[in-house]
Amino acid sequence: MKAVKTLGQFIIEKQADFPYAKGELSRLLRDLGIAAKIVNREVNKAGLADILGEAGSVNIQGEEQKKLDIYANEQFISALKYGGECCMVASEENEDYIHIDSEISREAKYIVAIDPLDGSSNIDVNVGVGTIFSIYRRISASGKANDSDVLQRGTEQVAAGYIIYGSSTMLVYTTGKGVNGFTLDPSIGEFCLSHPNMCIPDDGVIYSINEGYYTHFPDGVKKYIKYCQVEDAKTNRPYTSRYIGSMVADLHRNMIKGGIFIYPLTASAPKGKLRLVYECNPMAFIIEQAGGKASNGYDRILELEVTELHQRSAIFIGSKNMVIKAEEMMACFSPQLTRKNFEGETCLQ
Ligand code: P6P
Repeated sequence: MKAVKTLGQFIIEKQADFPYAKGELSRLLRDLGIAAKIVNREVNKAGLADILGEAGSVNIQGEEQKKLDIYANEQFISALKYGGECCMVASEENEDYIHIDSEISREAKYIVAIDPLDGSSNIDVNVGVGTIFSIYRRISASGKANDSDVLQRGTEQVAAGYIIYGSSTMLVYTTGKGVNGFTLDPSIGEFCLSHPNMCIPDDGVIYSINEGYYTHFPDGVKKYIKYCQVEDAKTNRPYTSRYIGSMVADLHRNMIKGGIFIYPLTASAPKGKLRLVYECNPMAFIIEQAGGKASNGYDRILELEVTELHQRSAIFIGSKNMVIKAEEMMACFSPQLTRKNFEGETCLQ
């Protein structure tokens, strides 16, 4: 019987990787794990409890809030509030920051940005949904945390992770030293190490994009989609199209099997749909730590300037060589990049 290593044991064991760590980050990750178990319990019985359907309210994004959205948001904020290691939460569900100014948290070192239940439109049809979180060290001296503490580049993240509530519930996270995945064992109520040192294959045969918006895609994206569909045995094309409509589920599949996920600029989302702070940056950190790549089609996601909490971005993320190929197609149609990257060369056919 292989020894089981729980999330808690793993976090403590890895704390040794950070010689100056006094355990705050470990306790913060523990707090998130506890909230994930509580949310999982409700997600898994969503069809039974009176928790399905719209809550009748809309979030900052103007999106119908499902009751589970609100429930998940409350659980994560509560766990962070009483855990004492986080001084401010930035959530997709809240227009403004949630300051945690209790005695034990006011001077806490960390900020958490979170999408408490991503893909929630899939809840009623029993498709995988997820939580995405990003952790920064606060940089303001003292007192109330502020914009400067959250609007940091993705490269400044201390840790990032996601929870996927699917056929099983997994918590996947990184602190900058690789990616590890933990599967919830309901019989003991613990996340157990099931996917140590996760690596995304450099190549894949899955492309993941909502082709319903094809007409309005940038030309480079159209060119890449056609590239994926060409018959070419040498490069294992045509690729397979898989799109769940839940970023965490699509990216988790690609993490395991290889693949690329693209949410480009579209007519209905001229600045992109996915949010930089609590979706693109944490997922980019995780995918890069697993050996993959993440950009907005031109520039590395983690280096994008962050100017507002609910800022959106295009995202091309997944297997390194697939993202590079898609970026080459994008460069063909971007004059300034064409000069820089393809001096005198013709664009890829
Ligand atoms: P569309 C879910 O609402 C979400 O934020 C992501 O999880 C998902 O990848 C995307 O939006 C789906 O958007 O426009 O294809 O329905």
